[in-house]
Amino acid sequence: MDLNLQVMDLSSEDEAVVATAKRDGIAVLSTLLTASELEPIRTEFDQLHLDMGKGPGTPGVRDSISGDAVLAYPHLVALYSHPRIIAVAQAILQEPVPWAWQIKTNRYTPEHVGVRRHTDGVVGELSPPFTRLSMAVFLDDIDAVSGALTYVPGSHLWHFAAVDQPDKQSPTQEQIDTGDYIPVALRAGDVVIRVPEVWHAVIPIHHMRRYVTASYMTRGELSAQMTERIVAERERRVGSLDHVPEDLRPYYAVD
Ligand SMILES: O=C(O)CCC(=O)C(=O)O
Repeated sequence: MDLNLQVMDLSSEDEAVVATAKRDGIAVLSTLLTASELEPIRTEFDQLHLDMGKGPGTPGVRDSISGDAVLAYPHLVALYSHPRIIAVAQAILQEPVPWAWQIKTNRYTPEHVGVRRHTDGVVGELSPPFTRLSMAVFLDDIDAVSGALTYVPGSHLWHFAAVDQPDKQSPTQEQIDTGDYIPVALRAGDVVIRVPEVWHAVIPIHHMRRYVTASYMTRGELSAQMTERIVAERERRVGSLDHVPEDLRPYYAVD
């Protein structure tokens, strides 16, 4: 890890994004990309899926490509170390060099049923607060009638261990199913910043829904199950990083 890497400055707009994400579990970095910047990203995204044998999309199917296959597509890779996204991740995780432990794409081809209510936290275990963060750069508009991401503001906090609440229990799936979900409206070029533990879902999808996504984490203490879950990826990342674009390397490397 390059210890000389600086924590980046946040604009006041992005400071508000950090505060909202910490409070609600989800915040939006609006218009990270303009229409002309989106164009080559969409082209590469579609090419990657063709190159990986996924075709142009099958109705009802969610395709996901992850790992080193994505590294050969420079417009996609640049998003994983985008300075605004990294600055927000640094601030939320309190981590100068967040570890991009998952780099991925996601594509839902309509008509798709969406995604059920769930948390990406570990059911049955509390975790130290704010150790993980996900970002998703949307390539298509989504709205309250097609593909909206819905969530329960503040629900991530119920998954965090608290020293003053030694008897705190992690939420059950039944509680997650009965939360008050609200939609996030998004335009292509916006970025969802999501604390993975927040309860979320996706409503039925009637238009193509594509995004480029990464999961970052701190290099400090994690929940026991997450510590176990990343062992294989940590081992895979040791060694030469010559195949990793330079801007991404510090965030890709294990320490
Ligand atoms: O597609 C989305 O916006 C969210 C997907 C999801 O629920 C997840 O990856 O946990």
